[in-house]
Amino acid sequence: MWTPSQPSRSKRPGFVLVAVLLSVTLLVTGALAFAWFARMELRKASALAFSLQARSLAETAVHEIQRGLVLDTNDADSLLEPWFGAWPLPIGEDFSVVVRLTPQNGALPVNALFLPDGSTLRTELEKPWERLWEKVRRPELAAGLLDFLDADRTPRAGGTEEDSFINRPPAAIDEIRLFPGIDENLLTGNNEKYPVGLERFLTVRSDGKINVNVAVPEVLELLDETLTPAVVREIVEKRRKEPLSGWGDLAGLPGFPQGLQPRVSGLLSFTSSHFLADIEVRKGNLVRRFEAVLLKRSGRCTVVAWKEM
Ligand SMILES: [Ca+2]
Ligand SMILES: [Ca+2]
Repeated sequence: MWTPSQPSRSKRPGFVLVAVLLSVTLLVTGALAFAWFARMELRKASALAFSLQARSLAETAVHEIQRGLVLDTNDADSLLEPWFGAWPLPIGEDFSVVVRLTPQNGALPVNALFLPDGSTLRTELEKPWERLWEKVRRPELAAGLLDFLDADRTPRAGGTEEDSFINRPPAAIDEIRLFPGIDENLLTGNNEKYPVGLERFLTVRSDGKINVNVAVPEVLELLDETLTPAVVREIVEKRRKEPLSGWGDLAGLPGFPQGLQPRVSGLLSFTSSHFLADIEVRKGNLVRRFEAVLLKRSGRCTVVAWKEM
């Protein structure tokens, strides 16, 4: 006799088991996802906390550097002095803070080319400016860049004035890239056409003077025709041994050209007005870097530029 077929009872526990397993899997996946999310959030929060702590430590370091620079009142800013170069700042056990401080004023002051009228090129810079453009083999740019930077709107001989010109001293060296004819290659160098770029010869970190203790040798060669590579080598050798703190230190050099001092005394100095502080803050494998440009003037030291890398 046929009996009506009953739904198999043995399949139901299997179904329940699958359902339970599925929901357990879902729960576990959810829990894992939540744990991962929580861990990521925690990591983000601790990275943010580190970033804030690092900035605060860097600011403290800069404050200490400012105080130290004001106390440095000798007649030379040289890399041989112990406060320049890299040194660790003692701050707790968790963090390491390393400061690298370097005197600037090492190149031609592109932010201080003119007399106070904003248009007349300083006499002592006339020849160096010409020599610079000969050196980079772009003499046709010399007058135009002066027009790009000078306050007036009258083209000088060989120059041009355009609406896009900034007509003021640049705040950063990159700004001269806005002048037509200066491209990335000419600015940065290190390429076949321009092995040495304008960045090496020009700076905005200057009060108008070039510190002979840190000046780029190729820049010294531009300053006067008697500053030949051989004489510049003598200067570089001498400053490697001791800080140069006055004309007396240079006049003693065997090859030192007679009559040079009056020609370049408006351009050369033995101290710096600007300093670059590079600060690295580290905690475990977290690292942040900061750069501050400091200006020292009349017994005060102020931060004129600040960058988080
Ligand atoms: Ca102009
Ligand atoms: Ca002009």
